[in-house]
Amino acid sequence: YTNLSVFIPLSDEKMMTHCPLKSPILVGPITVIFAKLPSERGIVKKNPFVQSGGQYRPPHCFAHYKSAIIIPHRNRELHLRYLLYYLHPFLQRQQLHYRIYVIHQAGNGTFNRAKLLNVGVKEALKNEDWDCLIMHDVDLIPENDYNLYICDHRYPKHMSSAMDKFKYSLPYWSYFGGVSAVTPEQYLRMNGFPNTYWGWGGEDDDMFMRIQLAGMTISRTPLSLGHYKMIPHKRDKENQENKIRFTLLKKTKRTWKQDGINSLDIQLISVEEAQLYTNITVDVGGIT
Ligand code: UDH
Repeated sequence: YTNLSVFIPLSDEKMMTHCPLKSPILVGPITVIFAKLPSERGIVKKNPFVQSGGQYRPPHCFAHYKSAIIIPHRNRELHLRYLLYYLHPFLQRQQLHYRIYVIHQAGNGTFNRAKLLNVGVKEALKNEDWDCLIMHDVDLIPENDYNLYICDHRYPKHMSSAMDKFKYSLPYWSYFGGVSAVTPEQYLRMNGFPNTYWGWGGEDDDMFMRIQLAGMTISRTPLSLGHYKMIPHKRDKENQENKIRFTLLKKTKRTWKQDGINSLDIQLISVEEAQLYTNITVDVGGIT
């Protein structure tokens, strides 16, 4: 009877091994088109293994990496639909454990992208000990799944290095906008992101500056893999150009240690698990 355990079947989980280091189901370049808006039901149906809150773990192997995707959002429902349609299968082909968070700014005040990202990081880390935090604009669709949604443990990583709107090259050398990935350690080291950039522009350059001020540099997805297609749109009404951004950037050296994750002041309104993402609604206040 001592061998009895041999006959007891192990649970699936116990028999599971790690996923291969390189996913065997990547396809490389992807054709992205914005011809017909997919329905939410259709996306749910195509992604049967995505769990409530937009979370996924590979069902047949243990993922090597856990990434939180954080999307700042207001009034871009159609963009969000396209992004979810392309991004869920993309991340599953990379065999990641992931969850998508949409950080929704409440009210009609001036938009504050970086502050929403700070909220996203804080809330995501309450759920799970993520290896990687990916900041993702809602209107950028990745076009190559060799562009892995994982962090570079040496430095913060800029991922949207070749956007169609910039003719698949960088607009300028220090560009850090669009899609980027930081580990929780890198994020804390740079005191997160600034809370003081209201409206369009400057906050991504501030992120680049604080990375350097914190003694790091950036790494970058090679331009051949960092292809993104932007969903064409006009500037949003409540996201006017931030005219004082250059003045703010001149002060970053003096302000970054006081303005960031350590000074985040917001009112959390709700955290809801939708089928395809976790929806966090927040009152970020206004220009002070
Ligand atoms: N965002 C929203 N709602 C807003 C404003 C911004 O969700 O009202 C988010 C969204 O994730 C977006 C990101 O913030 O992808 C960045 O904002 P943006 O798309 O306005 O910035 P971008 O530089 O475009 O991509 C600027 C407008 C370009 C107009 C060009 C017309 N030819």
